[in-house]
Amino acid sequence: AANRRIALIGNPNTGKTSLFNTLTGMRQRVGNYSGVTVEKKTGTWQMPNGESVELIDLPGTYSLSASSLDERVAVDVISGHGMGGKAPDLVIVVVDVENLRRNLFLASQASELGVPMVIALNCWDVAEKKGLQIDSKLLEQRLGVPVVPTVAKRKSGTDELAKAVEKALLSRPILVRPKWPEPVQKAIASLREGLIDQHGESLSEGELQRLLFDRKSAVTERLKTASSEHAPIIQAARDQLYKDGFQPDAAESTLRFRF
Ligand code: GDP
Ligand code: K
Ligand code: MG
Repeated sequence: AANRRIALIGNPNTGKTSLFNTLTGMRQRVGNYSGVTVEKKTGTWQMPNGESVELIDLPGTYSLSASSLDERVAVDVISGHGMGGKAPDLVIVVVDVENLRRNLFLASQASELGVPMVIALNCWDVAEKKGLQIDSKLLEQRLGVPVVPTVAKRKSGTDELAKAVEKALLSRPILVRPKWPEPVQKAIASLREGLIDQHGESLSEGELQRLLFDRKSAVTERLKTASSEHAPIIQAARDQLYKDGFQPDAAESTLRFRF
């Protein structure tokens, strides 16, 4: 059977590569994503239970709004269009403990793509040094996914992380999601009706959100190639959202940060 696949995502400079190196050791491969110059790093992670999983070190991104090639690759991989048409079994979001709010924005976006998640609360040493009081257990309860303090550059917390991941591969926890205001729900519903029901596109809730909120999303680009009939459906949903009082390009960050 093919190995299960786990992707590391996170803002730039949060410790993803340090964690990747710690978990995979020398068992690494470097290449490129097809058609683009973004570096693709994969490796084999030997879990404590003996299972070998494929670990992917994704490029650092602040959001999944797909304004850069790195973000586009991240969205594609997480939503299962990037590597062999299969979404990862789980993502580990590497979060910098000093920038929780900004880092959790990305985690929140990723959860909408339906992928199970574990959060590595990295740079825990910095929190301790600076006396930051962060209740990781309470955070875990509020977010609904495991939260594990780590110090990636000192290999600390990685056993706990591995155990949390082993469990999460079975229980498949999804980060808690916002309840969107009525106009957003309506716009998403019209996209679903137009693209999925009428055109048979296979899109997740999170991909519909990317279409609604990002004019140049990875999903938009992909659909454009599939059919010229998709663009007017997307435009109509965005126009409707605007008429209902939400600027489509700004709505997501306002609403998600509030959440
Ligand atoms: P990436 O950009 O997310 O891949 O992050 P890197 O793994 O390249 O790490 C960025 C910087 O943070 C490097 O200088 C690391 O040594 C440092 N770093 C990584 N993990 C930790 C950690 O847990 N604690 C501290 N203090 N520094 C870390
Ligand atoms: K850092
Ligand atoms: Mg890196």
